[in-house]
Amino acid sequence: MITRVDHIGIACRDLAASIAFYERTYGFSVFHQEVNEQQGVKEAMLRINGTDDGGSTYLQLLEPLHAESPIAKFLERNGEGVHHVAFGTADVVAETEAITGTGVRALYEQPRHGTFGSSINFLHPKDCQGILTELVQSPVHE
Ligand code: V0V
Ligand code: CO
Repeated sequence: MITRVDHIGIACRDLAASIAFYERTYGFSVFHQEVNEQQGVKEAMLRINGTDDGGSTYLQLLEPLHAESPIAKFLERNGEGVHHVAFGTADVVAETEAITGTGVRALYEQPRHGTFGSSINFLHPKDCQGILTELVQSPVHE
């Protein structure tokens, strides 16, 4: 079951400048920062609100680590903007299986490492109304 909007992923060229925009414009603050080599990103999570499943909703600001990063490719094509939407679930394997059973393609056979030690998978944007969709099982609650 999907129980929250976990995060909205936003592609940016300059993480520090993007963080500064969200801080001064909306008063959001950085909850966590991380480099994820496997995903080719330097990222910041800005916490917005708690959710009734005990989790939270964040903005995830994503700067490419190198030219082969999916974020670099996205920036080249589209410029800065919304890159993906992530839904939270207590069981990413079961949720991915349930969704692929409806004919939607998952990008990975097995979940991979996401922010805060979460387990993540992605659903193909061409099967999801044009939106790259992520599924997240997060160990962090609050
Ligand atoms: C590509 N397309 C998108 C898209 N990226 N549509 C919507 N949103 C996006 N972000 C479209 C693209 O315009 C093409 O449409 C079509 O999909 C297939 O494109 P492609 O050239 O074949 O594929 P690529 O090379 O653009 O790759 C797209 C995928 C790639 C989604 C396969 O970006 C990927 O593997 N993403 C998953 C990993 C990721 O994004 N990591 C960064 C976030 P047309 O032209 O055919 O109409 S890491 C993260 O969120 C973490 C760590 C976390 O939350 O913890
Ligand atoms: Co994400």
